Amino acid sequence: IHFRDTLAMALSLVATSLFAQNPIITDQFSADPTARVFENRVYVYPSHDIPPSPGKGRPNWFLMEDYHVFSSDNLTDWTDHGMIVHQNKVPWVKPESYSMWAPDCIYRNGKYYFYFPSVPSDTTGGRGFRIGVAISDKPSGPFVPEAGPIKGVNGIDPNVLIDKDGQAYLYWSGGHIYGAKLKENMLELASEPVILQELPTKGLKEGPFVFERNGIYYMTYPHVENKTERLEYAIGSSPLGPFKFTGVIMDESPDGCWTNHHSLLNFKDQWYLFYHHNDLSPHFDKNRSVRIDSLFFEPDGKIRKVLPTLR
Ligand code: FUB
Repeated sequence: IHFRDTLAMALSLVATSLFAQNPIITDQFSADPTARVFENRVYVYPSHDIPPSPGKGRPNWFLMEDYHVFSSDNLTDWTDHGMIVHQNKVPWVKPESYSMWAPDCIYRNGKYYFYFPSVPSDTTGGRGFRIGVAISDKPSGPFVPEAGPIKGVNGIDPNVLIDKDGQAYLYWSGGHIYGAKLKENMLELASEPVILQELPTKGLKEGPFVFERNGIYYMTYPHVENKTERLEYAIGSSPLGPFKFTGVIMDESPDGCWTNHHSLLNFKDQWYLFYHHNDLSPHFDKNRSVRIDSLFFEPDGKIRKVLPTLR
C-alpha cells in the first residue's frame, strides 16, 4: 500500500508539471492582472513584484519598481515584451518608492493609455498615492509617461471603461471605490469624483474592474472582511451606479495570500477570470503570480462562482 501511495503521488506530480496551467508566468512574480484584447491577442498588464531586498522599500511589504506586459494568442504561450514603464523614468514619481501598484491599459483613437498608481515626490496634492498615465502607439509599448499625475485623483488601482456611447470613465480605490468621467484626451477628469453607492460598507474594498454585458454594468472588486480578499460583484444600469451587491466571483483563499486582484475578459467567445495568488512564494504573500480560469454567466446575467485551478 505504501508503494502504491508513493507511486500515485509521483504520477500526480508528473501530471501536475506536464499539464500545469497556473500560474501562467513562472520566470518572475506578477500580480494584479488587467487583461485586454488588442489586435486579436490577449495582453496582460500586471504589477511586477520583486523579492525583498535589504535597503529597498519598506521591509516585508510590496516591492515594485516597473511594469512588464505579456501577450498570447492562445492563453498558453506567453510573450514577455519586457519592461514598459520604470519608476525612475516617471517625472512625478518619488525616486525609488517601489510602489508601482496595480495598472490598467485601454485603447482610444489610435493610442494605448496605460494607467498606474504610485507615490509622488511632491505631496502638495495630499499624501498617499496618485494615478498617472503613459501613452504608446502599440500595446506592447514603449510607453511615454505624462509629466504629472491626473489632477483630482488620489488613490490606487485605476480601471477604465469606455462605454457604448464613447464616454470614458476612470475608477479607482482609496478607502472607498470612486468613479468619474474622463475627458476625450483620457488624461483629465471631466466630472467630480463620486463614491460609488450601495457597495458593501464593511471591510476594505479595492481593485475595481468594471465592464458592461447585455446592458448590465458589472462593478467587480476584491473585498476583505476576514483574513483574505474575496472577489465580489455588484450590478447596475449605468457606469457610475448605483450598484447592487449580487454575489461572489471567487471565495477567500484558505492559505494566506491576503490580496487578490482580478479582471474579466471575453476572448474568442469564452469568458476568463485573471487573478493572482502566491503560488511561487508560499511563505511570503507579497510575491504573487498571475492565474487564469474560465468563467461562466448564468442565463440571468449572474456570474457563476469560479473555483481556482490550482495547477
Ligand atoms: O499590488 C499592490 C496592491 O495589492 C494592489 O494595488 C491591490 O489591489 C492589491 O492587490
